[in-house]
Amino acid sequence: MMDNKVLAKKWWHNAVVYQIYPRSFCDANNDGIGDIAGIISKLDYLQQLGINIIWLSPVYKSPMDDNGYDISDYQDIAAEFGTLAEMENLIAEAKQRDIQIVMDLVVNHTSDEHPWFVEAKKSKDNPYRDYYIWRQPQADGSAPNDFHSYFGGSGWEFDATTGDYYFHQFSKRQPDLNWENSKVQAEVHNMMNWWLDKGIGGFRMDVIDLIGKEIDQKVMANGARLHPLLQEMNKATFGHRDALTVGEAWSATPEIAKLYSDPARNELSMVFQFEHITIGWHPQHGKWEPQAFDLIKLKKVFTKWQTELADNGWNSLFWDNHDLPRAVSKYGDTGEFRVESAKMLATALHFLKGTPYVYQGEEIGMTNVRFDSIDDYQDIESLNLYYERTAAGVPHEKMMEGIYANGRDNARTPMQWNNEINAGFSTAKPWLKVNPNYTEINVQAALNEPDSVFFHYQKLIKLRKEQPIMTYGQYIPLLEDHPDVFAYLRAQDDDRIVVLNNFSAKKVILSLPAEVQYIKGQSLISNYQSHHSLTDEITLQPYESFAVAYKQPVA
Ligand code: TEU
Ligand code: CA
Repeated sequence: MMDNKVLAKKWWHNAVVYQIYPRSFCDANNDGIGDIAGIISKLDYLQQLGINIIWLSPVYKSPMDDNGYDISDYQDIAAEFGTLAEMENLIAEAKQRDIQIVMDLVVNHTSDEHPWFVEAKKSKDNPYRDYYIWRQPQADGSAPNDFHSYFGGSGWEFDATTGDYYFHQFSKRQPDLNWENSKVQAEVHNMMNWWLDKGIGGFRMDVIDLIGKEIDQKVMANGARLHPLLQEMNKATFGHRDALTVGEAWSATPEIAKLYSDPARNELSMVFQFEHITIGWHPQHGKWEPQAFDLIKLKKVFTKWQTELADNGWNSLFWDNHDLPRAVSKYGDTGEFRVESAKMLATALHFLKGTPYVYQGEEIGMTNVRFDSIDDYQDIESLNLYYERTAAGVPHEKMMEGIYANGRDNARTPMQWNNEINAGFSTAKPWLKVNPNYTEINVQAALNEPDSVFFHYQKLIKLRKEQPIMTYGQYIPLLEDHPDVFAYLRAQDDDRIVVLNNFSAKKVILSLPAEVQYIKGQSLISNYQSHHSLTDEITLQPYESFAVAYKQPVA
C-alpha cells in the first residue's frame, strides 16, 4: 500500500463548504429578492447542518446584468442585498457559530458601470484606459477578431466615443480587466486586503484561469502569466493569513490543478475543476445538447483526480453550484427514488478525498425546474443562447430541453423553506418563480423527518470531523468497469472504509471484489434501513449506498 505523503494539515481539509446564492436564499425584507439579513436569519439552520464555511456568491454593488458577477463597487454592498454594516454583522454572527465567510472574488472583469470603466471609456489617454483591453477595429470597421463571448455573440463591443472595441469574455456589460497592468493588480490586492481585514475566511475566485490571457496570441486560459500573478496575489494578500482560496478553473487538468494547489507553490488552496461536469456535454454544442449519463466515464474522471492530486494538491468535491443543474436531476432520480438517490450522491461524494461543497438546497434534494415559457427564465446565459441558437435554426423544443437539463436557473429557484406561499422564501413575488414541488420538498419537512436528506448530509459532515481517514486516507477504486456501481476504498494504516453506491434505479446483484469479501465492519451510513453482511455477493436496492469501516486483516 503506497503511504501518502502527509500534507501539512489545514483547517479547511476536513471542512464542508455551503454555497449561498444570495438572490435566492432568504428574503427578510420581502421585496422578492434574497438578502444578507435573510442569510443571518438562517445561520442557526446552517450550524445545525454542521457546515463551517459559507461561500457567498457576490453581494457587491452591481447593475445585476449577471446577478452580481458584474461588479460596479467591490467595497460596497448592493442595496437589494443590504448594507456594509449588515455584511460585517454576517461575518461576526457566522464566526460566533464557528462558520467562516468566503467571499466571491470576480476580478477577470468588472461591470461596465464600475468607475474604472466609466473613466476608461472617456478617452484613449484616460488614466484608466489600460485597466481594460481595447483594440482598434479592422480596416472594414469590424471587430478585431472572431472571439466569441460565453454569453453569445462577439467578445468585442464597439465603443463609439473612442472608436475602439473592448474585450468581454462574458456579457458586453462585463468588460475584461487588463491583468498585464500592474495598477489593476495593486487595486485588486488592496481590495482583497480590505475584505480580509474585515475577517473573511478567504475567496472563491471567479474564472481565475482567465486572468493570464494573452489576447493577441489568442490565449484565454492558463496564460504564461497566470501562476506568477497568483503567486504575487498570494504574497500580497491571503498568503500570510490562514485563508481558504478556491479558484474556478474550467480549463484545469490534474497537472494544471497541481500548479494551483501544491502547497509548495504558494498559490491557492484548491480549484474547482469541471471535467466530471463537461463529460456529460456535447463536444460541439456543450451543455445545450446533454449526452446520456455514463457512470464508467464519470468514475474514470473521479479516479483520475483522486489519484493524481493525492499527495501534492487538494481536490474540491461538488455536484452542484449556481451555474449547474441540480444533482438529483442530473445524476439521480426525481421520482420514486428521489430521497434515496440524493442520499447516494451525497455519500458517493463526501467519502472522497478533498473538501466537499454543498450548494443551497442540495441538502434537501431540491430538483431542476421546467418553466412553460422562455419568458419565465432569467439567466442571461440561457436567454442569450436561446435567442442566438433558435435564430440559427435550433428548434425551440430542442433548446428548451437543453435549458431544462443544464440551464443555470435550475439552481437559482428560491430556496424552499416550507410549504407556505413562495416556499417561505418571501411574502412578495420572488424575482424568479419557485419550483412548484416546494410543497413536498422543503426544509421544514426535512427537519421533521429523521430519515430526510438533510439528516443524511448532517451525518456525513459529522463523520468527516470524526474520521481522519475520510480526510487523509488513500483513495483506491474498486469495480472500475461496473456500469451501475461506484465503489471505492479509503485506506489509512490498517483502517479501511469501503463505499458502495448503486447509481441506478435497478436492483444490482453485485459480486464483491476480493478486497472486501467477508469483512466484519461497522456501518457508518446507509440510505436503506437494512444492512448487508459483506459476504461474496450482495444485492443492492435501487440507488442503495452505504459505507463500512473495518480493519484491514493483517496479511
Ligand atoms: O462562471 C464561469 C463560466 O464560464 C460559467 O458561466 C460557464 O461558462 C457556464 O455556466 C457553463 O455553461 C463564472 C460564474 O460562476 C458565473 O456565474 C458567471 O456568470 C461567470 O463566471 C462570469 O462571471
Ligand atoms: Ca430582500
